[in-house]
Amino acid sequence: MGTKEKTLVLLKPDALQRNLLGKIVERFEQKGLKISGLKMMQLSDVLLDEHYSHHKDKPFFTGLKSFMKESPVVAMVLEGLEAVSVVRGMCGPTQSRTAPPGTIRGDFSMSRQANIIHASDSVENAEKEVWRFFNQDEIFDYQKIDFEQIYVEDER
Ligand code: 3AN
Repeated sequence: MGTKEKTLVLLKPDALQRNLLGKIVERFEQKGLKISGLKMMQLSDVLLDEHYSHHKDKPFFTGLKSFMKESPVVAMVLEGLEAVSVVRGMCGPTQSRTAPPGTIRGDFSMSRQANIIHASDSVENAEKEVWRFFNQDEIFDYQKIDFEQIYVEDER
């Protein structure tokens, strides 16, 4: 039995530039995650200062912010049982060069900074990040017809 969770994903500017949006969204759909929200956004300094506040004293902070503003990003809210850890596992570790094959970073990226995707790293952060990037009316609560095939009865 797992807990139903929502998690925040950002498909970073390198994912857009490299035409990887469809492939990445497809992986989440095929896994059985539900898309509760999806939009394009041009990120601002204010939002990035908040989102990456844990890196504000790091030498790469300025470069990271510039990179994240190079083009719009695609923001998504994904939902499912234990979605936060499931999605993190699908992304792989920060350093793409050593990320395992089969993960999004492992399959599509060679960089630590341009690593294609952001995903919330804990249930607590996911709660904050979903509301940092989405308004209430941009998150959709709807029935998905494959729900009863994806989870067996005692998991639902
Ligand atoms: P993750 O995205 O795997 O949770 P964090 O939160 O440590 O990793 O880092 C946030 C973002 O900062 C990363 N996705 C990456 O783009 C960038 N980053 C992290 N470490 C470095 C680094 N040493 N050099 C350059 N960019 C980095």
